[in-house]
Amino acid sequence: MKNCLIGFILISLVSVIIGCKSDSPSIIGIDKSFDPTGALSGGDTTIFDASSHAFSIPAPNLSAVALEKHLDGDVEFEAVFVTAPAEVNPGLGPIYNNISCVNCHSRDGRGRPPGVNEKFVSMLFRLSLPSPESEAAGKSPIPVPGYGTQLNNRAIYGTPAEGTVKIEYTEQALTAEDGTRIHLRYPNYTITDTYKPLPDVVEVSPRVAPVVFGLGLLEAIPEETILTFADESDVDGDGISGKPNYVWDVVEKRYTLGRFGLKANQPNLLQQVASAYHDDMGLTTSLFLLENSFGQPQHTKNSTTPEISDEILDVVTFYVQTLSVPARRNVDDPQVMHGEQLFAQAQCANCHIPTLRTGILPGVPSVSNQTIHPYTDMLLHDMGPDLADNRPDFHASGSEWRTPPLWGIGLVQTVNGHTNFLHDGRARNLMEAILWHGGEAEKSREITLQMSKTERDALIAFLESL
Ligand code: HEC
Ligand code: HEC
Ligand SMILES: [Ca+2]
Ligand SMILES: [Ca+2]
Ligand SMILES: [Ca+2]
Repeated sequence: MKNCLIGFILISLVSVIIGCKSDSPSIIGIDKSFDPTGALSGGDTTIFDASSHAFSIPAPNLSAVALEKHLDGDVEFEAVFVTAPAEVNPGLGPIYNNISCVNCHSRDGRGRPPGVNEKFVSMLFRLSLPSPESEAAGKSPIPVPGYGTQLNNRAIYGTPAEGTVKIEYTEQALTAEDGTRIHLRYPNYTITDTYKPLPDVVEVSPRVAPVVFGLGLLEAIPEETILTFADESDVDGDGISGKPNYVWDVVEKRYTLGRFGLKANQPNLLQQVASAYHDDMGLTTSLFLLENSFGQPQHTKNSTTPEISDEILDVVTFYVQTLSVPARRNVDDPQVMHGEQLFAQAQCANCHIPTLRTGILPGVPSVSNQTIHPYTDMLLHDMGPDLADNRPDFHASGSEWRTPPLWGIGLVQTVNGHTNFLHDGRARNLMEAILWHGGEAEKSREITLQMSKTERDALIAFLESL
């Protein structure tokens, strides 16, 4: 300790790096990116909280002014919208999916599919017509006449909603090499109660709301870094390709790298948030001035000014850029460490990349230049026919999804009270989520099935430590 203190003084005096930090990582916080155990999932934005609030805490390294902006965004994220005219938060709908951001991203965490006889709360369905061109054309999905690109299952009083969806599951068992039986539930979706007939050939993509913390860090990853992971023709022969999506940026009016949404279908958080207001809540912004109901019988009139001001759009974007990432737990536990090795051996880390370095996100210094552990490559992967939604989205094919970050995944149970994973929440626990992996991740699935029970338990213990 004494040596380190001397080292600290020396560092301050002559800026020489001295190797005394390795045995006492918490020392006076000289080098905050110093993270020997990999527990600081969000770099300097990491918080040590494993409670049900773990996803909802502002990044601890925000300045006082930035914290105030974050808290303004927090209020707007929770704001409940109502039918116009009204004093507070008018403009909802006329057709929508939910009345606030937080209703879907509950506690800034994950949504889930509804249980039997439950209504849809935190899940939605995207729609489109099949494209006559090949998916390689990289175009935006084609709206369904009378429905647009999303099924709006709710509407304001006196207006017909577009319809709803019936989910039925059938179970199928599979057997691991050691004889363990694992049941997977296969979902089947039927659109019902439509206000007008749907064409027979509609493409339907079920999606549950993902977590919204740590996103500024993901936005700050340099594009070059993400592109170095791409291996579209699998030159290195590991069976994994990984491809970037390129999507329409409505502000820059050009195609740019897609990062957000389950198929990397949004270029940045500003546009993602504006799309959420537009598609999910029926609220216009300067990015999307026409109501989501435009051209449909539900449409009445467009308000002359955007229903959501640029100020609100800005603070809500900042809010999702600056939520902290919970630190890992139990990193020294032997079972967890064993699981971490298995995670690499099973090729999981080839897509769920453990460590990345962020660049500079203009206006958001707290997420800039951070070493982070998100467990994603931000790229699209073919996950096989069982996970396919068969609805292309720009360059994402009907069977491709963006590798979701795994940070915080072990806290979903604590925060959201469930363990439903994958794009439509079909997996009821982490092991089921792994065993749905196919396509480029087929080998990972096979290796997992060949593991002993002790090894599978260790792999899960590792995921639960994230
Ligand atoms: C009806 C439920 C619902 C509502 C309401 C909703 N979201 Fe979402 N959100 C989702 C779903 C589903 C996705 C995934 C979308 C996709 O893949 O296209 C998503 C994606 C996101 C993402 C991208 C996360 C990532 O990892 O890529 C952000 C950020 C986000 N929403 C913020 C918001 C904000 C801000 C609001 C309020 C203005 C909001 N959402 C309202 C369901 C909802
Ligand atoms: C080829 C790339 C790839 C490989 C290899 C891979 N994954 Fe995934 N993983 C994905 C994609 C893409 C998804 C999203 C699939 C979906 O939602 O339908 C996913 C989803 C998950 C999820 C659910 C996350 C969530 O938020 O719902 C977990 C858990 C997971 N993977 C763990 C693993 C583990 C453990 C391994 C190794 C045994 C592994 N993955 C190997 C790409 C990969
Ligand atoms: Ca509206
Ligand atoms: Ca619609
Ligand atoms: Ca490869």
